[in-house]
Amino acid sequence: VEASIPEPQREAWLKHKTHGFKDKDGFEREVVRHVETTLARSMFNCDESAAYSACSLAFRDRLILEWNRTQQRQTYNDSKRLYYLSLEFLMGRALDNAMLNVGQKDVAKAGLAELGFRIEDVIEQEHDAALGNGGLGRLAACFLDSLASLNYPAWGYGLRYRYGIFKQEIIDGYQVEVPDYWLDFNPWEFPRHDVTVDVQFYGYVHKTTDESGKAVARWEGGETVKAVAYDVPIPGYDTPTTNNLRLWSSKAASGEFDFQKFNSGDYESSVADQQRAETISAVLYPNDNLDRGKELRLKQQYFWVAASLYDIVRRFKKTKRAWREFPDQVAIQLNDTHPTLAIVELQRILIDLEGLEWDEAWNIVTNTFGYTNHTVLPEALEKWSVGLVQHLLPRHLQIIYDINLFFLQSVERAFPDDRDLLRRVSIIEESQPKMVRMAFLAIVGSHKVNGVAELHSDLIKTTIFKDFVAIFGPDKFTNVTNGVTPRRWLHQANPKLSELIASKTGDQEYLKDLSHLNKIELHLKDAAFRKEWAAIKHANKVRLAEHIKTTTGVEVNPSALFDVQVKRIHEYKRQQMNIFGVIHRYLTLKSLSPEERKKYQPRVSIFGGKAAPGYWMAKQIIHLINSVGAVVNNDKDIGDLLKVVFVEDYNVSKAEMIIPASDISEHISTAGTEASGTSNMKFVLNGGLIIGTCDGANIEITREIGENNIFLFGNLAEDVEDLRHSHTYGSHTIDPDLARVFEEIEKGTFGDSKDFAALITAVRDHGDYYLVSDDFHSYIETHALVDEAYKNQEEWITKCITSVARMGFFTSDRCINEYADGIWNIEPLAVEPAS
Ligand code: GL9
Repeated sequence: VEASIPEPQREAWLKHKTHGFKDKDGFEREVVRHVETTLARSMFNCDESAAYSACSLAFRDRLILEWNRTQQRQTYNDSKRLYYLSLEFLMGRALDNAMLNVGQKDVAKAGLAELGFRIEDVIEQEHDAALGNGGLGRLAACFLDSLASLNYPAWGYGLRYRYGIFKQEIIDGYQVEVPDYWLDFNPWEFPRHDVTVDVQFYGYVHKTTDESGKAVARWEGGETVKAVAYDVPIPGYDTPTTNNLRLWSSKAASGEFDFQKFNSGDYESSVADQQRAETISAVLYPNDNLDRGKELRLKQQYFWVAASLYDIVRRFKKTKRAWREFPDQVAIQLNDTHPTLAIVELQRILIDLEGLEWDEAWNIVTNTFGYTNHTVLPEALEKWSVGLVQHLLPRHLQIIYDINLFFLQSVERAFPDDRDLLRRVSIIEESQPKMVRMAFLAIVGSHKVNGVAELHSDLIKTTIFKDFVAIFGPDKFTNVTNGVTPRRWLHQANPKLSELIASKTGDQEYLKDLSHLNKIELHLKDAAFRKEWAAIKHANKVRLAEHIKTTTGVEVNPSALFDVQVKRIHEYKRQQMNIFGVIHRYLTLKSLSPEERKKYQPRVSIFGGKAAPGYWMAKQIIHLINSVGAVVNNDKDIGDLLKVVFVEDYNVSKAEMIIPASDISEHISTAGTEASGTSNMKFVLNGGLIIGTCDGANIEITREIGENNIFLFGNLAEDVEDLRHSHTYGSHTIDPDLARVFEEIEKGTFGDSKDFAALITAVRDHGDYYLVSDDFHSYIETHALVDEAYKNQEEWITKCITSVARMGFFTSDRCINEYADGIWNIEPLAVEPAS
């Protein structure tokens, strides 16, 4: 407001108002301008990388104009906004997405061609923005796309890591991690050196009284780090709405302090201070579904939460509204427990800095926050030691204790004489050392808690959060089944299939309302349509086969059945069961006569995924997969009947290539362990079938597409506990086919068997926690059914088309609308198209 241009001078502004390019000529002009000025190059030294940069800058300019208009409109309208706090945003590439969402890909394609470039090559130049580990981070990215596409006023808040998830190299069959330095040139971010927040750490709390004699707490001393905002525009599909993703980067706070040291000759230590501050946002922690309790991680969490809340509160204060209206203007969603300190921070701001009474403040806080749980795995539930929180955030620890005190008092009133209940639900775990249970704090400080698929939401209510359902009542707990954006995961990743679908639904409306997909079921018997469908799948497989050939040297036959498992490597996801199954298949083939062998369905088993650097068992699984591949792929008896490949460095861009090329994909977690899964949705949406357990969203996918169109197997979640118990306390005999597989590994067929001993003993001697042996027989039998089904190509294609037609439910648009209505209470706000 202070910097706004006075009326009389606005005429000049309006006269020179910037407009984005409108057509091919305009696009080309912008590209050439950026090459010649921003990049300081010319047509004599413009390579594909420069073309990518210039093309991206042309689109970025366009987006930021829409961004400005969107923000002005939302501010003017004073709408309630959603703030999505996530430590991970796994965005992948931005250019292709931006071109499609603003509806100018054809223009760019023609323009680039005239300037001497192929659009595919230009798109390939972009480095993935890989600020996430897996499903949780990619879900956040899909949500941003849906929020903008549905015109919801919403911002994402995250960290601008200098290093995203590591790049994976496979060397001699082992994973090697290489740092992912991705910021050399990033045209998609706008540094906002004027938007900064000072964030405090350490120090002590000074308790005193104010003029009126009221007790006040002052957090003093310690050190300060500066948060600098970097904004990433998020374009909606076929709408001018362009939302903001604000990522914070850390910097040393004040020049003064450094200069003092500098002048006193202590240059080195002033540089060291600088680097220590920058360390906070330096690197994404590479763990998936695992909490390791590192101090720097807690620093990251508070740094990001404090900067984001300061920003949100600053924006609210500009409206000059009363504090009690805060929850009418602001909804904050906690993506897992990583941002739970935001609850404590807002309470601190309200009582310590704004002078509100505890109860009034707490009422505002709990009405503002919602919390999404993404896992029931005990090793993933965040806990921080009381000592560490005390040291880093002394005032916050006091507030946590007060929150806990008032909460436990209310529990005691409702459930008198239940000491054990108080112990069980306390935010402070009375262990050695004492721990802060972040999920419990998130529940107590939020008005809604949700799981991410029906089974998962039921499980949290009956297991880890059972006591809280009794305390708060069942209405506080709800389900919002995950979804994926059809823009990236169908239209962008599989343009030919998208085009074919559009030719049958009549238009591209299905990209905005995915339920329109059901129209293609009417064309199920259309022979030309089916033929085209099969041809597209084949072409996608050819493309993947080429990638496999150039990156691994292995030649695979695109007519074989492509069987894909790509996701983070984790024992609960059971890639070990998959590779044991592959070995079983290999042994079966070897035991057959050449004639009998020929009757077998040729297969390519494709794996991909990263192991957390410290997860030794996961790394053993990768090594076994590669070792099996080395033997099977070179066995002359086997030829095209079986190939085993591990695709290096699985990431969002690879997913966009691999998913459309799958015939069957594996979603085979131990029942009850995979909260939802989201790639299961992407695979089916791209005309692949799935083999899976009754876990996560597989169950709802089955309900939607019909049980004839999915290959389910294995034990149910309700039986897992008893089975585990029986392994430990009963006699544990392992499946004979699996025993045969172990025997072969131990014979040394796949290299030194010592390397794989831990994978075997986990099943045979250490209780088989993930039920690999219990499920093995039904897994193998179900794969035999897959082979049979694939032989009847006509029926197979019928299953695929039918499934795609019924996938409408799994769009992240449906999911976001459910959050908006049931949790955030926000409304869409359309932005007028630019004149
Ligand atoms: C996860 C679950 O494991 C998945 O089943 C779920 O689909 C996603 C999104 O809700 O969340 N929870 C979790 O911690 N991760 C998930 O993928 N892991 C990470 O990506 C860090």
